[in-house]
Order: sequence, then C-alpha cells, then structure tokens
Amino acid sequence: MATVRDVTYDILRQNGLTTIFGNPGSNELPFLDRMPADFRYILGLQEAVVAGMADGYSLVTGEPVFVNLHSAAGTGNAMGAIANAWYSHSPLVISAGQQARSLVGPEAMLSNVDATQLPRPLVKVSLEPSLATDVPRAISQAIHTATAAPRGPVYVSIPWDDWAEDAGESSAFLASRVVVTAGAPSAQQLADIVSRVEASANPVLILGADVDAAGAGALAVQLAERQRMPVWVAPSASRCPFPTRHPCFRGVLPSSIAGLSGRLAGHDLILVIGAPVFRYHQFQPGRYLPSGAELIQITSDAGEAARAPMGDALIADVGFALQALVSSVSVSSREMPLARALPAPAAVSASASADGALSLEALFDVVNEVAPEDAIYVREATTTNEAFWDRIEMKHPGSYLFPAAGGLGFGMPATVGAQLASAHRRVIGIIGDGSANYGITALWTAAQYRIPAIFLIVKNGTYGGLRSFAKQLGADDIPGMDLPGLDFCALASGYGVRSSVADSAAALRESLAAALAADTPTLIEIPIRSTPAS
Ligand code: TZD
Ligand code: CA
Repeated sequence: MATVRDVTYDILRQNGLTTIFGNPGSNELPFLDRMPADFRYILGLQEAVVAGMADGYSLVTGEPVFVNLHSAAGTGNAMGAIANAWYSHSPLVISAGQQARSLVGPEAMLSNVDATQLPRPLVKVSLEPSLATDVPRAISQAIHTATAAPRGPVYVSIPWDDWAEDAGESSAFLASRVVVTAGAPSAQQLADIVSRVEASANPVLILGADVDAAGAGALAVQLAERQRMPVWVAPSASRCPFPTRHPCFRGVLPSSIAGLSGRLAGHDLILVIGAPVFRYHQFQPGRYLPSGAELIQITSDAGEAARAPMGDALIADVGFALQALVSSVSVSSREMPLARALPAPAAVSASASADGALSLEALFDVVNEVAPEDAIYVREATTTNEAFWDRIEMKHPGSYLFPAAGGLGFGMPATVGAQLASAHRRVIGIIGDGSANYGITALWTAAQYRIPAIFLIVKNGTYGGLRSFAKQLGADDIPGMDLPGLDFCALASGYGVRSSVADSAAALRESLAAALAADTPTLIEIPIRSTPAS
C-alpha cells in the first residue's frame, strides 16, 4: 500500500521540490518523520524567516519551492513574507500541518480553525482536502497552480493523521503530470503593437520585475536598441530587468502619480512590459499620463491588466511577447539615446571621517569596486535607494532582489535563501539597521548550513525612510523613529556568524574582500553619516 505520505513525497520529487524550508511543530511530525534521503530540510527559526528564505531561493532558481509551516500560528508569522511572495509572483507551495481531523471541530490546541481562510487573499489557491486520499491530488493541484501564469504562492492545510492513510490507486497518475503554460500574442495583436511603436515619434520603454523573472532582459536590450528607446524600470522595482550602464538606461521611475507622469513628459507612446501599471507608493495625485501619451502594457497577469487605471493591455507570456516584438520591429532611424553621466566618485578619506562614518555614496562606490560583477544584491534599506541605483553596476540577469510588497523582513532571509540557491554567484544583502531586526534569525540558518551570504548592515540609527516620509506628509513629531542601542556584531556572534564594523572606505574594502573569500557567512556593520533627505 502506498500511503498519502509516500505519494506526496513522490509528487514533490517528480516536480523538483526536494528542498523543504520549514519550522516544525507536532502537527508536522508525521510528515517529516523519516524524510527521504534525497530531500533536504532547511530549518528557519521563525516562520517569517522560513517563508522569506524560500522566497529568496525561488526568486533565484525560478522554480517552485516547498514550505512547511506550523498550523495557524506558523502561518500567521509567515504572512508578511507571503505578501512579498504574492507581489513578486513567487511560486511558494506552502503546506501547514493541521490537528487530527477529529480534533479540529472541538478546537483542540493547534487546530487551524477555518484554515483555508487564513492566508487569503495573498495566495492563488487555499486548500484543505475534505478526505485523506485527496491530499496528494491537492498537493499536485497546488504545485501546478503556483507555477501557472501569473505565478504565486499557494496554501495547503493537511491534518496530521492523513499521512499514514492509504493513498488509493488513483493517486498513481499524479506524480508524472506535466502542466505547462503558453500564451503568445497572435499575429494581429503583435502587428498592432509593432505599428504603434514604429509610428511613435518618441516612445519610451518601461520594464518590470517580470522581465527579469522571465530571463528576458537581453531581449529587452535588443528591443530598446532597435527602436532607440530610453528605458526606465517601473516604480517600486523588486528586480533589475535591464543593465544599469547601458546607454538606454534611465533609472527607476518615481512612485507617485504626478512624479511618474512628469518624468515621462514628451513621450507619445509608453510601452510597459512585465509590470503593473503602476505600483505607486507615495501619494502625490496628478494626471496618470503626460498629455499626448498613449500607454500599452504587456503582462502575464490578467489582474494587473484589468486593474490598471489607464492604457491598453495585452495579456501574454512576457518572454514570448518580447521575443516576438524583437523579431518583428524594424530598426528605427530615431537617434540612439545618450548614456547618462556616471556620478562622480564620492569623496573618502583614507581613514574614518570626522564622525567615524561613511557616506552612502562612498559605501556603494566601495561595494561596486570590490564585489564581483555578477554579484546578486538583496536590498532592504529605504534610504539607500538613490545611491544604490546610481552607483551599482548590474548587467547580469537576476542581479537584484527587493521586497515586492514593501514588507520588511525579506532582506535577511532572502539573502540566505538566494545564496543557498546560487552555487556560483555571491549574494550581498544591503540591509538597514531597522529592517535587519524583522528577520535577524536568518543569521542562524546561514551559520549552521554554512551558507556564505554577506550581510552589510547600514547603520544610521533610525528608520530613515520613515523620517523622509514624515517630512513629506508634514508630520514633524512622530514617536518611535530612532534605533539606539543595537549591536549587530553582538547579535551576529550570538547566532554564530563572523562580523566586523567598517567605519571607513578602507575598512569596508578590506572586510568585504575577506567576506568574499570566505565560504561561511559574514556580517559587516557599517555606521552611516546622518540620514539623507531627513
Ligand atoms: N513593518 C513592515 C513589516 N514593513 C514596513 N514597510 C514597515 C514596517 C514600515 N517601514 C517602511 O516602510 S521603511 C521603514 C519602516 C519601519 C524603515 C526601515 O528602516 P531601515 O532603513 O533602518 O531598515 P532606512 O534606510 O534607515 O530607512
Ligand atoms: Ca536605518
């Protein structure tokens, strides 16, 4: 007899989900007992970190990943990370252990009452099979739902007494199923877009995270070059879809309605690929589009297309659509956009500055100089946005990750998960002294599994991003903005991670080079001079 547990492991294996990120509880033990030898279990010490590590891992591999949480409490702890996974279209297959079936009604301890309701609306599907023999089919459904366009997290709650049950003969069909997504534009749909782009006097290309997720950055470069289009990254960028030193590259668009349309003034055609229209953040109302501009959006997410307040949309696979556009558009006779001027190198003294701290500009100059050109950056420190995008060169696919829902707690775990997934690239987390605390226990997983992630803790002693927001809102007396008394080297050592303080360009250069040479994780605490824009 094949049990529900045997068949489930086989389904996970056949679909390539052999890494399990989890934090166990009594409801999960019957599933985890005698885990097959070809699976590995990565323990996170808190579920926000479990789901965040899984997200970082999946964002690098581009594959679905299995997450095992403990009942309602574990799911609750993971919700912030699930919000980020939802907006980054990460196919997290999240399972949660449930009490024994007969104990859920009477609400025994650790029952997940109304389990399927708990993670909504941030999962594509939420299931609790109505009988044990349906568990394998539900897991299979969850995997294929997570990976179908638009991709995203899914949730399955499984009563622990189901695992030992007979899976029944009909479960034998599940493991070998192959479900794939197509979705290319028709010839007519393609011709319409091509003719609008070619007829435009001054088109602009805006790229979103899904272009990078589709591995289609090189196609975006060809499209921009053929049509001589300047290229912006869509606001609230969670990945980097275009090489940052390419002459067509312009930067990341502002996140307010007025700011964004102001920046696009003069363009008559705005082509947006692989992004919602738009992920605004700052509230600054205005006209959605500059006058005289039309907008065309290409997205694989029907929800993104439908909810946009302006423009036309084509729902199609982003990679196929870009390929089709590149093969169809002519080479334009417009002028090639001129490259932006690079920022002047930041002034640094050989030793620590007068106040014993670096500027953000000097920090990123050093990182850009010392880090390998194919480094993967995970960034979660609000005030570093401008200096980072100005000064860090990124030219390889998958070079950048940022929390897609803006939920802090992504940076530390995603740095660990991304490094675990990257045998040949180094992952450098640039994490604020505020943000680091939402996922600090990720340090333990990095240390115990010898994952050589590098954590640069940007220490300005405050929630700097909130300070500049408060200023914009005219709020000048907010409690709880400062973060005195944090010692990240002491925290690192408590979790088993080597660390140092770098308070000058020379010290940072040296400690980052040593971290890159090591095969275990390193944390570098970097005191930063004042808070820009506050
Ligand atoms: N809690 C969560 C889970 N997500 C959030 N985005 C916030 C709170 C609010 N928040 C921001 O949006 S930015 C920020 C907070 C608290 C400050 C982050 O501070 P930091 O970085 O030290 O990490 P900076 O560079 O000092 O802003
Ligand atoms: Ca800070």
